[in-house]
This record gives sequence, C-alpha cells and structure tokens, in this order.
Amino acid sequence: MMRKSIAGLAALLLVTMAALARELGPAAPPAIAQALTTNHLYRVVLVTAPQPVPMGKHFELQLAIYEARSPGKRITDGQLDVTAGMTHGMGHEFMHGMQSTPVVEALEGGYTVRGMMFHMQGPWTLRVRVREGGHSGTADLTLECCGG
Ligand SMILES: [Cu+2]
Repeated sequence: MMRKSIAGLAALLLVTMAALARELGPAAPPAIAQALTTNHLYRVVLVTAPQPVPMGKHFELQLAIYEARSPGKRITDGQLDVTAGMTHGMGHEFMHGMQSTPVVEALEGGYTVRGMMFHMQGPWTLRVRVREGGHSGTADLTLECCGG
C-alpha cells in the first residue's frame, strides 16, 4: 500500500515536472554542431545559434575553434571568414548565398557572427574558413531554416 502511494507520488511528480518543462521550454541548451575542417587542422564548433533560426531576420552565432590534434586547445587569434548558402542537394557549390553579409568579431576566446539571415526554408550550409599562423582550413556545418 505504502509502496503503491510512493509510486503514485513519483508518477505525479514526473507529470508535474513534464508540465513545468513544457511551460519553461526545453531546458537543454541549443543543439551544438561541430565539424573538422576538410584538411583536419581545426575543429569548428557552433556554440550557440537561435533555436529555431528565425526566417528573414538577422540572427547571430557563436563559434569556437579548436586545434583538431589537441582537442583542448582553442584558437583565439584566428581570422574567420563565414559565409552561408544553400546547395539544394547539388554538391558542394552554393546555388545561392544569403542576402546579408555576416560580420565576425573575436570575443572572449570565441567568435561572434552577426548579420546572418536565412530567407529560404531548408538546410543551409554554414561555411567557416579559419586562417591562423599561415595555415587555413574550411569546415561546413548544416543549419536548418527555419522554425514554423
Ligand atoms: Cu535555397
């Protein structure tokens, strides 16, 4: 009898917590995407992105760059060129880019990308070129556009 009521209480608590979680929205941080540059020199990590990405509005991203061979070593003094476009499943080349020009700023050991804007529903490719100490590498990450 006692055990049953404890189980009942636990179930009630779970239901309450689930309801609360629905109300507060997902507790988990935004999905983190990452990719190695094609030459395996750098790991490009998408630290934050709006979830969902807004349609036809400016948004910003936070990126962090690590040395691929020493996972803990951040590249804080690199130059980042960030572009985004859609390949429409036609390979590597963009069928079109964005209608905005993103600006990258190195900030607190990471990189803030402002002025991103997606104007079409579907998977976008975020193409990040890292330049650092005479080396460079390019990585593609996928960002879905856009929330309902
Ligand atoms: Cu498109």
